[in-house]
Amino acid sequence: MLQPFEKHPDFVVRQAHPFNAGPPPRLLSQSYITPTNLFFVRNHGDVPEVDIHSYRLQINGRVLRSLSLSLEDLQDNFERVNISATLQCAGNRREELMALESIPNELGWGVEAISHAVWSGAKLRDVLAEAGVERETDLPLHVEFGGLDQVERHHKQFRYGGSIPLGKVLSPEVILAYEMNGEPLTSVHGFPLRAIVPGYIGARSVKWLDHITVQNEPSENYFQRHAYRLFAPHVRPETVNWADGVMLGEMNVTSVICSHDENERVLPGPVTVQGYSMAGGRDIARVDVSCDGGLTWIQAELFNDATCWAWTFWKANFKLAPGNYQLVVRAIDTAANTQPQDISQVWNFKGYMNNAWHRVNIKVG
Ligand SMILES: Nc1nc2c(c(=O)[nH]1)N[C@H]1C(S)=C(S)[C@@H](COP(=O)(O)O)O[C@H]1N2
Ligand SMILES: [Mo]
Repeated sequence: MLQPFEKHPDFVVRQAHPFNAGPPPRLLSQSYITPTNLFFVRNHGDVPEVDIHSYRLQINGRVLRSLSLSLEDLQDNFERVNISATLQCAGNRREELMALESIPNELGWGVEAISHAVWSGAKLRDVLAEAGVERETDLPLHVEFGGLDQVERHHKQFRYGGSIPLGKVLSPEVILAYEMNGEPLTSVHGFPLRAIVPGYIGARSVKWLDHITVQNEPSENYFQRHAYRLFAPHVRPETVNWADGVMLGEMNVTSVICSHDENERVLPGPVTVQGYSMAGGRDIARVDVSCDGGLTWIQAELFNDATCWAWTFWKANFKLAPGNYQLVVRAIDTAANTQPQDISQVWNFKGYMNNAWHRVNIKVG
């Protein structure tokens, strides 16, 4: 099938308008660096067409000098850096939460709302240094990213946006990216410029950047104040107090099986189980894999590119006689954070941050 935005023929489209889609898990786990035509796409509105000649990024708010930068200004005047970083949507694995209790009006992602790329651009801290962040305040400042795309929610039209704390912005991994895997950004991934905030939920890596505003408070944008908040499992839309939720930022530790589909039939003998794991800003220390629903575990072999902003690929070999098996994976990061055992422990009515043990049932024989 011919896919929009030059995506792979096997790309799985969850929603056509706006375009939301991702790769089949097996293909995802075949390349450590996700080819751009397989990189998942999460859009809240239609992809804006940006005229590169008139394009300017505005930098304003609590800065000494407001800036208005063309793409060329940004490329010519700031050091170019490459960051190997994995983006993961906070809604990754929502499908499993939905199986426990329905989550209306949200996308039912499987395990494919995650991908890895090498991003090139300017460090945001270098650009903000040029603007001169006001320092006379002891308040923890926030940096808002505004996008050019129009979104509709509750019959209101507005632009996508979000923010991160200034402390994170000053870290060298946060960049304004104009290239992805050595090519200019494609339209669907944010051409001409996007934020890349490694270790944070994908929602903060704002595409089609229009402005960056240094301010006293987190962004007032719907996607910061309302959406992307985490509530306790007992909270429901009817009982929610929106101010109570945790404003999501850093990603948690997770791991996923990509090599097998639910209820897949495999031949007896050697079975290789493979997948990814990830922790927001920490290294993965260990990945445990079980073939008996979590009664016994073996340690997987790990592979990553040695930065904590990148996912870790893992692999474990079993020898299986005919029968029914439940494959399970769990990861442990270098701070010994690990994953909750059951979906019920992480269920929340918006369906974010599912990092329960990942389970896949297979039949051997
Ligand atoms: N302007 C804008 N930026 C955005 C979004 C969006 O809808 N509009 N979606 C966000 C979300 S929720 C995610 S998970 C990532 C996905 O990035 P990708 O589409 O390049 O994979 O982009 C983020 N940046
Ligand atoms: Mo997302």
